[in-house]
Amino acid sequence: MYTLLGSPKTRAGRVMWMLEELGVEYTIMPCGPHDPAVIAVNPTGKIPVLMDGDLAITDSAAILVHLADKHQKMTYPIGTPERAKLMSVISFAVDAVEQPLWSFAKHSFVYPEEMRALDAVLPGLRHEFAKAMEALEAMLGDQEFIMGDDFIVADVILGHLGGWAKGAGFGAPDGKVGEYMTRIRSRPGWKAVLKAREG
Ligand SMILES: N[C@@H](CCC(=O)N[C@@H](CS)C(=O)NCC(=O)O)C(=O)O
Repeated sequence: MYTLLGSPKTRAGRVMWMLEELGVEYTIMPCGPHDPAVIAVNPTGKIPVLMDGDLAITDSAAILVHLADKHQKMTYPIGTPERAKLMSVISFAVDAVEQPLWSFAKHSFVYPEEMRALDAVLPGLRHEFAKAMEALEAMLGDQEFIMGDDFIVADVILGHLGGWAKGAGFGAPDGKVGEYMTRIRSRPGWKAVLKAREG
């Protein structure tokens, strides 16, 4: 049994999506960042944290990879070229795609007001995000999912980021990336996250 610490409105949403895709049992403890229950298991106070029994796993990409490995679904065997490529795609997602969005959030509401400089950083963040979308389009090509025919762990992270970008006003990606986002975000697993967000 897994316990997910964090609201589905945060990066915990991508962990919930993964748990839904795997069809495993889990409960959600909908706490915010720096909640005492979070600090007890993650010194940074950040969410999500996944409790796998007594094991506390932090950082959403690491959580998703752990789940994929443990259930041997939505991933590739360690040491294979496909696995190496998968890890590159995950790094690309959390580095090139997520960072401009996270910086936007930090300068919008995360940092104390006196540290925010949104007007100064926004053009750079939009530029970085646009470049990441161009790279994503090239990586995707005509494939159904980011690595080909199979929906895998990296698709969950990218699908979550597509929604984040839209919500943050970075625009819904168009063309093949837009179609890809629509395709993956219409899966029942993501729909379950959207429903949980309403509750
Ligand atoms: N690399 C971490 C980032 C986690 C993170 O920054 N979570 C946000 C909520 S989505 C948070 O806890 N923010 C509070 C803070 O930065 O202090 C992950 O992917 O889980």
